[in-house]
Amino acid sequence: MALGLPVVWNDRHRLHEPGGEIWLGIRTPGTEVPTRADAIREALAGAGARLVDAEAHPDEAVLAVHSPGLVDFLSGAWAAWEAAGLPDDPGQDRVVPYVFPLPGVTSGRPAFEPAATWARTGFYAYDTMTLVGPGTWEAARAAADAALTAADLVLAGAPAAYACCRPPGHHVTRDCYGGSCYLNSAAIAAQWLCDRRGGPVAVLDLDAHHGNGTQELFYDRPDVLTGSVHVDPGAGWFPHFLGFADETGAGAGEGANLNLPLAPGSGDDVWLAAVARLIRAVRKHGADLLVVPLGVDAAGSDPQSPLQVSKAGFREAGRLLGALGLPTVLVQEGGYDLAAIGGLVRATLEGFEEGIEEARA
Ligand code: SP5
Ligand code: ZN
Repeated sequence: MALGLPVVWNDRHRLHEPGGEIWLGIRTPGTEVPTRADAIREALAGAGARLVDAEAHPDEAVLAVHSPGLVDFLSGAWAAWEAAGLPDDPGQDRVVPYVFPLPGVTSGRPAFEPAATWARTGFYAYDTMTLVGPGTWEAARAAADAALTAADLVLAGAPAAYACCRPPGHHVTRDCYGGSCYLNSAAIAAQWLCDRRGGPVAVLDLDAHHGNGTQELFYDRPDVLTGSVHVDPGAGWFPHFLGFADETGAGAGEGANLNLPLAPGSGDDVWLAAVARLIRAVRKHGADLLVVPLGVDAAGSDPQSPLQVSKAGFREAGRLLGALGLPTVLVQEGGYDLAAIGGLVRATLEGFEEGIEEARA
């Protein structure tokens, strides 16, 4: 049977060509490449999915989640880099960070944006691997539009919609970007849903890496439940500093963040039990809308994570989520095995539709 849920697509993702990653000071090939989204599109089109073009949404939707400083920096970073002559001298064709204003540098006093173009990046970027090129901003902004378009489809009555977002977004906080992400499209969609429905929203992150940006954005919010199943950062995995089980929310948001870190090597049984636990938390929280940052890098074949989830595991996770019966926006995050990524997303979405049918029966 053809995939019924709408697939929101955005051609402008191709404008972001990461051009590599600075890994331990060495420029290595980029992993978050344009062919990822093209592979997903091909697999979903092959499953008979209806493709919907992303529609432009106002900047206010982005600014409801991210600081004006981050948006201003990212939207002008490439132009400033070029104007400073940095592509010629020293010959760096991507915006990269250099110094970082860590809290210990200023004894906790707030840092300020430095004067030098080459120093400004470190005020916003928290890793060296997330490079900005000529089309990065336009692509990231268009990915946010794709997630917002999917949210609109759900607000208009679709049981679910999938946004083929690229670049991904779940590592971006209010002020800082990293982890191959520039704007947190899933969080932007969640906030958009909150603003229009008023009701509690749940964000369940299946990407193999902890959704640290989304966690931080909603950490003190009781109305947005954030949950994430991911490889244990305590075992040495990105984002390293966040994603531990004792991060449960703060203030009024205490109890509205759930991290389920898994040991490297975890497979379907352990991962699906964690997904089921996240779903129980959504039921308990009482959210009436769901956003799923859907990375498929937990797959056994993925080069960027040590989790060992199978395609059948992703299908089952989709089924469990669909059976929740909540209007759902699925947003693409990671997934780096180019040969597998399309089939993994397709299996998850097919499982999701099976789950919807079960919930109705
Ligand atoms: C959206 C998403 O899945 N972001 C994950 C980014 C994690 N990157 C961590 C990179 C760790 C080092 N990998 C070595 C690659 C050498 N090119
Ligand atoms: Zn990931």
